[in-house]
Amino acid sequence: MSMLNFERKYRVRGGTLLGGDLFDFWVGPFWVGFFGVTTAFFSLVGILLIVWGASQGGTWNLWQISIAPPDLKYGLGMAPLMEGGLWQLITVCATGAFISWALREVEICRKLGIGYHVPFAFSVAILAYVTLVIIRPLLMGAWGHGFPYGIMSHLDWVSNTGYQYLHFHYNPAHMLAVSFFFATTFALSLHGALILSATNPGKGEVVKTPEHENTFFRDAIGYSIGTLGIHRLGLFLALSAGFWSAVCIVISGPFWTRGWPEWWSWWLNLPVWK
Ligand code: 07D
Ligand code: 07D
Ligand code: U10
Repeated sequence: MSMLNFERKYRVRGGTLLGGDLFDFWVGPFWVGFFGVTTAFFSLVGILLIVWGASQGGTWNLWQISIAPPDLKYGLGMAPLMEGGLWQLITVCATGAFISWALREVEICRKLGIGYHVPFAFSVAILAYVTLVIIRPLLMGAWGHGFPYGIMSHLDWVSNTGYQYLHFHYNPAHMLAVSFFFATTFALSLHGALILSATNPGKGEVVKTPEHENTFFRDAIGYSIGTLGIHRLGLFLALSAGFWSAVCIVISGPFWTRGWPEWWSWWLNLPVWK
């Protein structure tokens, strides 16, 4: 079925969670839906707040624009607009926009009758963000622990926060997250390469089948995970990377306040060495 025919077949009413038929229509290629409207609303307000904040910040240099979270002295209260209150409002807008986008994905999945894998995966990214700017600051008692909204300033936050724990590479959950990120790119490179090698042959050659793909890995490493399996593995690796990232930052501060190298002293304190 060609794409144009398919669109005619599936562009029908239904599948919405909220709003019924009200926003059940398309604008160009985009399906709108109730959560499309809330995404548009939160994104627009959030972007306008950033632009307004930038106009008060003394620079239009895109790399230097930064909206800082409140000082720690404001704790978990509302801060004055120009002293972090703006950051708090932008955080509400960003969280609202991300969650709306995930719910819009859910509605599109329902419309198409496909699984919820994509919104589930995006939810893990949202979890990592919410951990950084809501869960961890709540656990530490101040919104000031969130990261600033700026291209360079958020890098400074990552570096400073890392060195606060002396050597962030010694954080065991950071190790897991980093390894999962590396494994994800490794798996995708193998998968992309294998698919292209079989299905995009040179001139005059025939397209090969999954049997060839399976056989390549059986010959090379003695086992093939299979055509469905590699996608399950890819999703598992990528989601684990995001999940362990959220864990590595939420334990830094709320559950471990000293340097991460010191955490490993549990090993020397095992009763076996006594
Ligand atoms: C390719 C999909 C497209 C998305 C893009 C990002 C904006 C921001 C906002 C001017 C892979 C669009 C960017 C809308 C403009 C303003 C106010 C995704 C793709 C192209 N970071 N980070 C970047 C965000 C955090 C870190 C780049 C966002 C944490 C490091 C971009 C968030 C920590 C480095 C960016 C976020 C952290 C970056 C490229 C949210 C730990 C880099 C991103 C909402 C996770 C790299 C100058 C990219 C860089 C980079 C965006 C959070 C660390 C500006 C939106 C606090 C170490 N981050 N980041 O390609 O070059 O992502 O920075 O959580 O080295 Mg970051
Ligand atoms: C948070 C992004 C969510 C995005 C969303 C969507 C828009 C729309 C629109 C384009 C989580 C946004 C969408 C805005 C855009 C359009 C149209 C993703 C998020 C919802 N580290 N480290 C990590 C490595 C060091 C430190 C994670 C490596 C140093 C701290 C990952 C190295 C020190 C934190 C990671 C390294 C240090 C991290 C990041 C190497 C600094 C975190 C990925 C090789 C001196 C952060 C949850 C992530 C974290 C984090 C990797 C080094 C500190 C595992 C490979 C030693 C403080 N580091 N790190 O989380 O876990 O993505 O955040 O040296 O907070 Mg690290
Ligand atoms: C995969 C795959 C596969 C494929 C694939 C892909 C994975 C097996 C079959 C997909 C992969 C690719 C295409 C590769 C490239 C992708 C990446 C590298 C990932 C990164 C992607 C990007 C950087 C692109 C990001 C682009 C985005 C997010 C689009 C931006 C969209 C918009 C700006 C519009 C958003 C739409 C919304 C909000 C909903 C609908 C809204 C509108 C149309 C706007 C109009 C609004 C309204 C009508 C509502 C009114 C608004 C109101 C009331 C608010 C008003 C508020 C006021 C304050 C006034 O595995 O195969 O192949 O392809």
